[in-house]
Amino acid sequence: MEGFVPWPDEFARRYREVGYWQDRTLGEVLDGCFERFGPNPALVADDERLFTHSDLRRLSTRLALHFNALGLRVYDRVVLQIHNIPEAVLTYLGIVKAGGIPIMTLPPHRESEIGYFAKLAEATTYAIPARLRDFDYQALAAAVQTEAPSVRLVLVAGGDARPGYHSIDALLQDPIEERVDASTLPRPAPELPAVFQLSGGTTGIPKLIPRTHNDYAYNFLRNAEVCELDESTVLLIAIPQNHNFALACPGLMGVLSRGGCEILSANPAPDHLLGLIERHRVTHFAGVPAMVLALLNHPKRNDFDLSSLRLVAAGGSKLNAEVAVRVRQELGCEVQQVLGMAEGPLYWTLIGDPEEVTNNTQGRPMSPGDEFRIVDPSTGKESTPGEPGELWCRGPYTIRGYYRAPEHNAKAFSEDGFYKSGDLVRLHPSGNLIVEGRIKDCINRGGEKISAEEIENHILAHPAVLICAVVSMPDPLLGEKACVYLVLRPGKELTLKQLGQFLLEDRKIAKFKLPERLEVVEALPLTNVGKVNKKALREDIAERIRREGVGG
Ligand code: OOB
Repeated sequence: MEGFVPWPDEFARRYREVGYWQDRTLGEVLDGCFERFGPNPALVADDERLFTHSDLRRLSTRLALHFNALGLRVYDRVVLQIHNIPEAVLTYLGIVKAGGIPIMTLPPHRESEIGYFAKLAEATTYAIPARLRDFDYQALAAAVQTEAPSVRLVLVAGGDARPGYHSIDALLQDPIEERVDASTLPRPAPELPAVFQLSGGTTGIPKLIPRTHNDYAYNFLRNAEVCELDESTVLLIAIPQNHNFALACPGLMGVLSRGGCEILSANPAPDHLLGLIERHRVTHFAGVPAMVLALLNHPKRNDFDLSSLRLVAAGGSKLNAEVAVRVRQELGCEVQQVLGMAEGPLYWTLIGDPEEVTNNTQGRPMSPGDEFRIVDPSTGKESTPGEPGELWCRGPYTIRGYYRAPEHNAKAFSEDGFYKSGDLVRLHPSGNLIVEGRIKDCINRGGEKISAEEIENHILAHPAVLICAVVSMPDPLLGEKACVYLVLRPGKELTLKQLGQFLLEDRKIAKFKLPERLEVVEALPLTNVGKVNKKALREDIAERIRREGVGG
């Protein structure tokens, strides 16, 4: 497939020999599980709708046949942007079973991001909700189609589809499988991309991450094992379902592979989640540390019966050791930390590890096939053990390149195929990794990644702005938020509110990427090689916030 970087033959051969890769498609693997666990509950929605494993099998095949009948072809790219409702899961499974490749975007993405992905991947199809809160996704679809004419088919969940668009609800009502045999569906090659995940964002333009059937199946099967999931598992997911963590680490596919059930929520408010845990006897909660903290700190937490909870899995940003301790003490369950990346690599602490290890480390490689290096960024050589360095990763479920991005790939991967994560880590005596920081230029806003360069490029388009720099600032709940330093053109003014409006209305970017603080300065500090000194800016904003806190 043009633009996809495969693993070298010798690695592919080894991964097959050891059994990491099984040459089955995601559809085949999941159908096998659905068949095996037939009547078990598989998916429960906020509105209490319940789907068994058999339901998921039948309805996803139905959608696959409909998508195929509507012209979706094998390897067609599909921008998938449905929020956390069962139709997101059914549509995902339907696309994959029709041999299409879903691009896993997030509900807040807007024309800037969606248009870009659709064009880059020459998507033929776009799947959306009719509306979500006040936002009209069908209007967005029309705008995207103008920008990316390859998009011929628009699928709409939950609500009436406009003329020319197709209602997923209507397709779900029509048992096409009684007329067309499922064996007519094309079978994609297991060594080719099955799903496109999105990069955490470090460059000016976001990247697409091709996850193959072979590597992604191994990813969730192995992850379900590492998290000890089984038929009694009830996993609550309230982070975006499309995100790698929620989909495959172990997430939806991991829990389904073991015959368990996912409770899927579109509402991450802590009181709502506490209610779901009580009502559905949730055993596993997977989320970002900010969510875990919100559950712990909720004033009415003790009004809920949380006794079913056995495990909290936290990742996406760093979990403070004190929070891990509180989870154990106050929720009475185990904690697992995960350092994960959409590019593949997963590091987990294990159930039964000493508390010191689960509290203070982000985990060890999930697979015996994983290899990693800790590299001193100044010398490019491996760091002395115990010293921090950049984490480089290679293995049976770590990509060898971004899609259609040869120039970036030359920088982001070592010559021998290691992915350079941009994270600074240190080896703990247990053999686990501790995340110490990062060298990549992004903001981790409660687990949501914002590329500084991407936002700077949008801000530079504002007529009042001469130069700017976007940096992270500390936030007690989310860990980090984005702050922008601006040098304005002579005589111009710009407020945070005006800038936000410009970014949303003119640049049409996702709202979570907006800077939440603006500092106008005369000049930006420079390093001795003449680059903007972001370290100095981060220190400056942290200091300002600290002083304001002290001053009340
Ligand atoms: C997950 O994936 P992405 O692609 O959204 O973000 C990856 C980046 C990592 O490179 C690291 O900078 C940060 O997120 N990160 C963590 C972390 N887990 C991820 N930083 C500190 N501590 C952690 N535990 O975020 C992701 C993918 C799969 C599972 C879980 C998280």
